[in-house]
Amino acid sequence: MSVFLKALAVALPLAQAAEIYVSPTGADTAAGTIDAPLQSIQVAVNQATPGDTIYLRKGTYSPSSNIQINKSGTASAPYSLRAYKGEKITIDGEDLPGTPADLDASLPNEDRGIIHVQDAEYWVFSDLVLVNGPYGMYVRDASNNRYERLVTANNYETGFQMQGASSNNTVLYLDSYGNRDPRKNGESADGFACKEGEGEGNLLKGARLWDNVDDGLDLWEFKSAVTIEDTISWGNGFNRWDFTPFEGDGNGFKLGGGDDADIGPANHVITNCFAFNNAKDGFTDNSQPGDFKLTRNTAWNNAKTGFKFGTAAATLTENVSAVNGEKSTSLSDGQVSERNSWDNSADWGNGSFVTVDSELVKGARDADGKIASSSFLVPAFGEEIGARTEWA
Ligand SMILES: *[C@@H]1O[C@H](CO)[C@@H](O)[C@H](O)[C@H]1NC(C)=O
Ligand SMILES: *[C@@H]1O[C@H](CO)[C@@H](O)[C@H](O)[C@H]1NC(C)=O
Ligand SMILES: *[C@@H]1O[C@H](CO)[C@@H](O)[C@H](O)[C@H]1NC(C)=O
Ligand SMILES: CC(=O)N[C@H]1CO[C@H](CO)[C@@H](O)[C@@H]1O
Repeated sequence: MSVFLKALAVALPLAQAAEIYVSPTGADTAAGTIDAPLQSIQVAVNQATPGDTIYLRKGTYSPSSNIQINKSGTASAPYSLRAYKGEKITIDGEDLPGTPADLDASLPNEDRGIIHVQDAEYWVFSDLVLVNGPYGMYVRDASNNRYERLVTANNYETGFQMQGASSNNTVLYLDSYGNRDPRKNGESADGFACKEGEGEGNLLKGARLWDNVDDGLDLWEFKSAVTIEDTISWGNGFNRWDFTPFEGDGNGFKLGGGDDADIGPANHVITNCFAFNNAKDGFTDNSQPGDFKLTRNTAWNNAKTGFKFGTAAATLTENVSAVNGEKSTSLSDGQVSERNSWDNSADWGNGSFVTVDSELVKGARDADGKIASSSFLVPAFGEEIGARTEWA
């Protein structure tokens, strides 16, 4: 081969990022083109090389073994697994093992998740709906990935869980709801959990976490800072499944917790988030140390305390706490609290807001994935504090 042809042969694979198509009505002997799609998502994943995009055509996929993602792309040639141009795709995990596991049984690591991502970097997952699985999206020891506009609903464990050594992950516009854990009677199924691990640079932005059996969000035993923005958590921790005894917690944002040995300080940053109608507290450090920063968040109408910080050294600025069942705040001496609704004597009630109609944030998202803009819980008298869905 000439030097030129050799160079071309080396260059070509990079230049030709492939598109692989999958359809519920496809065939695994097919070529994987748009006209001859594959049938199984795993077969497409196995065939893909870095830079490839796997397009799922519309319909419902019902795999009988979960989808294992365990290889890596690169920053310049990431893998993508996504719905094809605006088509609606659902992956139904009901036929997978562990739906549900027996009461008090453990769920083997490899069985966790309709999509199980482990030791895999540089993947982009977008526009996927994961329902009825043994966890929806399960991520362990996996960095530099993006998860965009996913829906994780009615799974038999946490909707979206990340754990282990995981860094630089972005989770954008997640909707996670109705997740419950019959094997634990409500003790552990959250909307979004980043727990039992460490790693910098993880971001959850624009999520809605609702009606999950345990907490909306849970950062249990995660030792590094997590950034959470523009996220709304409501209706978590109620026994909608008749579990007895009921073990669900019901915090909007549980920002830590765990055994002393596994609870290293984590400087979580929480900005422009709402917690409302949860069964317990709005925002709580749950005994987690760390220098937290909470800015422009709102806790409204939760059953217990709006903001509860006893062990973290939190800086709470321009937050609003109103109409919570027991207390606006429970803050130990180490907390810095400035320009929050509770820092003056004004007592905030429902009338302190432009509207308390929560239906405004529960509807369809905008085309770009953002929560529809509204005046929900905007302070009525022009105070520049608290969270907003009024996007600039
Ligand atoms: C990676 O996933 C493939 C496809 O399911 C599986 O055959 C293989 O055993 C996995 N490898 C590891 C190391 O888990
Ligand atoms: C995360 O990103 C930072 C900054 O780009 C980089 O230095 C670090 O190596 C990344 N971590 C991992 C585990 O890839
Ligand atoms: C505030 O409004 C909510 C929603 O309408 C209602 O459930 C709650 O009881 C009201 N609380 C007070 C103190 O008026
Ligand atoms: C409406 C209200 O209570 N606003 C207060 C928020 O906190 C700052 C600082 O304490 C006060 O100046 C505002 O009046």
